Amino acid sequence: MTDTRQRSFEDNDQKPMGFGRMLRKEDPRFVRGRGRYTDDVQLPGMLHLAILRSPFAHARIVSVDTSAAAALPEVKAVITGADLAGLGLAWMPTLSGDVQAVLATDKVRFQGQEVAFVVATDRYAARDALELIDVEYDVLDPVIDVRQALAEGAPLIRDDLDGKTDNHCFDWETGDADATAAVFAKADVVVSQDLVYPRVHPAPMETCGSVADFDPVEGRLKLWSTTQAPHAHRTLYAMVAGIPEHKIQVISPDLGGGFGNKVPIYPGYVCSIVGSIVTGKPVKWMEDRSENLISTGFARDYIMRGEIAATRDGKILAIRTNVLADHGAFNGTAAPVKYPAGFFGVFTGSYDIEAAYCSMTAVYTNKAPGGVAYACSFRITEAVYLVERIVDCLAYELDMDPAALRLKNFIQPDQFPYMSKTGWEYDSGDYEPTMRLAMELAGYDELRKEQAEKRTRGELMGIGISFFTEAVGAGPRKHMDILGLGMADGCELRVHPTGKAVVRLSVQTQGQGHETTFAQIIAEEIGIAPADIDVVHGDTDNTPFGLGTYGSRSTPVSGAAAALVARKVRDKARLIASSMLEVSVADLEWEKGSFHVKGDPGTAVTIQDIAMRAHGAGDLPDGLEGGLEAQICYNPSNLTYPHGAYICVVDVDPGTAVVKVRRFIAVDDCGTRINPMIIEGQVHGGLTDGVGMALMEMISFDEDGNCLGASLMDYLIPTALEVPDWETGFTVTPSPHHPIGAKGVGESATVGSPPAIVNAVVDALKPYGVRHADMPLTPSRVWDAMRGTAQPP
Ligand code: PCD
Repeated sequence: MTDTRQRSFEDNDQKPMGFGRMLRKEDPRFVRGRGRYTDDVQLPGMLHLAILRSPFAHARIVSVDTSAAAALPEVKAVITGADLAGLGLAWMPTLSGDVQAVLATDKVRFQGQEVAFVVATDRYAARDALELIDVEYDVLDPVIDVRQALAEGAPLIRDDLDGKTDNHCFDWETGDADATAAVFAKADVVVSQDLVYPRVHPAPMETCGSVADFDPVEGRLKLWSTTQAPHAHRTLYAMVAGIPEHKIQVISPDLGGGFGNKVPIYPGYVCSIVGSIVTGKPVKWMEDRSENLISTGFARDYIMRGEIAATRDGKILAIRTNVLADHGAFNGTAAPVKYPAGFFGVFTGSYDIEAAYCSMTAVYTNKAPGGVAYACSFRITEAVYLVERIVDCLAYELDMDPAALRLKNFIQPDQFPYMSKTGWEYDSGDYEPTMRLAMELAGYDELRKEQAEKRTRGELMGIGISFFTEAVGAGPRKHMDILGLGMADGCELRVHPTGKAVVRLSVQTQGQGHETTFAQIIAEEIGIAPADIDVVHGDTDNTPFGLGTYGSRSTPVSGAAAALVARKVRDKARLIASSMLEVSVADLEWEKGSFHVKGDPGTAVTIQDIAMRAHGAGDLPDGLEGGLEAQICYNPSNLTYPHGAYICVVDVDPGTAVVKVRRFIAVDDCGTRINPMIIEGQVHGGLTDGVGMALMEMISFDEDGNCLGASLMDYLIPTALEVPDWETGFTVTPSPHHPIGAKGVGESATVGSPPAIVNAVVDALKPYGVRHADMPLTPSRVWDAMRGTAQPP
């Protein structure tokens, strides 16, 4: 347990033979501008695709006239929904089992929906041609609010679905309603609070796009695309487009961030494939920023009622919640089939309670499709916000210190593995030391003193705590699949004759440094230096099958696969070493990178010696094949449950209601740490995300369904100016079922930080009797909260 604040950058230069701080192998490429992104792909004869989007949120399509556009000399094809319908391609399945229009045929159901596309010789001509397409719309009443969508007589959005008579998307529940009601009935104190987690957008630096190259002679499709899940996408394309799977190669080159935005299959990808088939040329589609913001997967958009029952002295007994989930016009997210609301089932947080119950109603509205898990393992962000906010509401009602209330209710170390009241088995955790470290780093008691003193002068200082447990690393095949595809991951390791290696992964990095950390995992297990290990990913032709990177699952699932495949190689190396050293296997001892004879460290062979022997001319032990390589498919036995304690200090200007985040202390526990420098980077990024969501970001709509956040002028994302110097620390509670004890961390800070910031702002406003205020806490919202003029959600 160390405070990492004092570490200097120099020790990043270490080149550890395994875990430890190490500069990222991929960065020389990125800092020299040598990254290769989808938009960098240039192919001979390549054409460019642009998409015509609906200006209306809800309208019937009366007619589409493409003749003027098609007459432009630069234009090679203009395709409408009717054309796609003729090919059986107008609709496609989503990764959560719904269907979504590739191009609208009957109606448009959100502003920005894809209506037609143009393929032309250059990007500008394609865009110009869009202006010449004449669409006649019959405008319908839009449904923007979830509650309106459920009201009697609301316009029906999904009349494409057989027998559909209302705007319900799905209903879901978890936990025990009766047992929870019984506990609520006997509790001394019950607190209930309505909360909104607004619609936000992942907004990665690189927008979405693809380059499709269909070869009609070979019947082969090569698709470069911005995808976090190349294998899952390939399987879906094979199923939808009818091209055999072995003839499809999906390449996900460097990605400029994903954050969940690049998990779904977007109509644009499919359009580029159709465009290439129709024109016989490679076709590139690259959306602009506005297209990304108005039409690709948004996140959150949950209206939640949280209820918490406790004794008068602060023992939490039960938690209950009801959620209205807005999925937009199509349920366009990816979610494990059995958990349509993802891991919202962990909304009971880090507390040992008697009963819990959650009910959820998901709804269609005339808004962009999605519900993607933006830096969130399938809805954990919403769950953590709910529990950490209502625990603070309880502290307010009991007039108890929020840190003391949390400490009193933690699941205890001897209770792990802990079965939650909604049926999730938390693998490991030791919460109190993490919380105490955060309090120590923050100087919690002094902060409270400072606050008390400031309050006497009318200054508004707030201290907010959030303690979270995440469930990441989906997941065991028996519980989790996406559209019938089990969530196990393949991994292949080859050691070349000279002792250098290549590891092939099914997951795909979006910036989080897999080329470094996966080399470190292999190095840790077989003692080949990370610099000598090439990490190959993001190409379905050259990597084993697996479900991709999201939900912080790469370390928990593929990281485990990498460790185990290396151990398999090491087992074979041991057999070869025993014949090289002419001793029995039992007499060998492994020291990172070499085997030696027990009691005789001088008699040894290195992994490099063994690699050469494995490929060499000499004899190998009886029955052993040559070569030094292995492949596995790893099916995790459980999710991993990282946790963390966050403390935020804010100052609110009583005259302008502007919130300044003065300090932020984050103590994370992700089990065994592979590369602490990368982990800190992940945490810094996630905390910045959190400031954005808590204080600035929201995709909103007017009553006609016009998206009001269609550019980065309107959709504010945080910069270095809005964030403090992050203060981080860590504890280490290894995962008992992961071969190296690692848990995921990529999303922890995004998940854990918004409640800490909101709790801090609400705490600052305590003198005004404020118990809750909804995100984003812009100055006007804080002002309303102070004056008691906030509108109910
Ligand atoms: N690690 C270490 N250790 C540990 C853990 C971890 O070292 N224990 C590290 C690894 O290796 C990597 C990282 O860290 O590198 C992370 O991890 P993880 O947790 O496993 O995760 P992944 O899977 O890999 O990833 C994913 C994530 C997510 S999910 C998100 S959102 C975000 C994050 O990641 N995104 C991004 N981060 C990031 N970063 C960047 N740069 N970019 C991006 O985009 Mo979702 O679901 O998709 O929504």
